[in-house]
Amino acid sequence: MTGDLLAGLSAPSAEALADGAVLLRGFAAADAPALLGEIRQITEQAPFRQLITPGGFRMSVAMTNCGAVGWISDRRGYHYGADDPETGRPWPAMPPLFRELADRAAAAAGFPGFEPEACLINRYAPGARLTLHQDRDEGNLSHPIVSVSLGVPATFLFGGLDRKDKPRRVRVEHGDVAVWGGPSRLAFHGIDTMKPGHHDQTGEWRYNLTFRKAL
Ligand code: MD3
Ligand code: FE
Repeated sequence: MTGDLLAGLSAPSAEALADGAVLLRGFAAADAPALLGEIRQITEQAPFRQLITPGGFRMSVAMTNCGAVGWISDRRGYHYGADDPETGRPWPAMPPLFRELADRAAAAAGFPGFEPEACLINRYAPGARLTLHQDRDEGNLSHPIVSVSLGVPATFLFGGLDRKDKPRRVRVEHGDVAVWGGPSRLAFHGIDTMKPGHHDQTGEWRYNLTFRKAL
């Protein structure tokens, strides 16, 4: 019951992708309808928008945030901030269900006491993609990132610590949760171009929640 899944036997659905990276298939499936309801409420306050990269490109993935701070890209760079630049208001609070799920998943992967301040919410339409990148804008890289996939399936690209390392392709589906910590925290990763699909709970979209200890 210690959540020591890398040792092996306590949860058959836990798949070690790499040192510190654990895929928990279906971990959030039962919570998905409630998570999607929370996303709907969050986006009434902080709508999805396609951010501009520092290089001047519009991202194909639409994003918003909840929590004490949110991740933002603009012409000046990437950063975390307390206010939604679109509305000037604080990001919506992180729902208790989000916090509890993130902490449960992190603990199941061997990272107890995960208390993220930020949740980036990504929405993928057919054709959207996220090119290989590292998540390194967080103040404390000793904590993992927890990601929750909802809706239409996608292909994770999971590379190494060097951009040139050939990424593994891992299919992720509705309800899958991944935890990226330890030596995998700075691995290059992305999402391959989304194929058209349909999911009963999300229609044509894929959603991803990434929980981050940002401060
Ligand atoms: C591997 N999101 O928002 S989550 C992102 O599905 C992001 O929306 C993708 O990458 C998505 O930054 C992928 C999977 C993921 C997240 C963080 C990682 C993989 C990771 C951090 C280190 C290594
Ligand atoms: Fe990322």
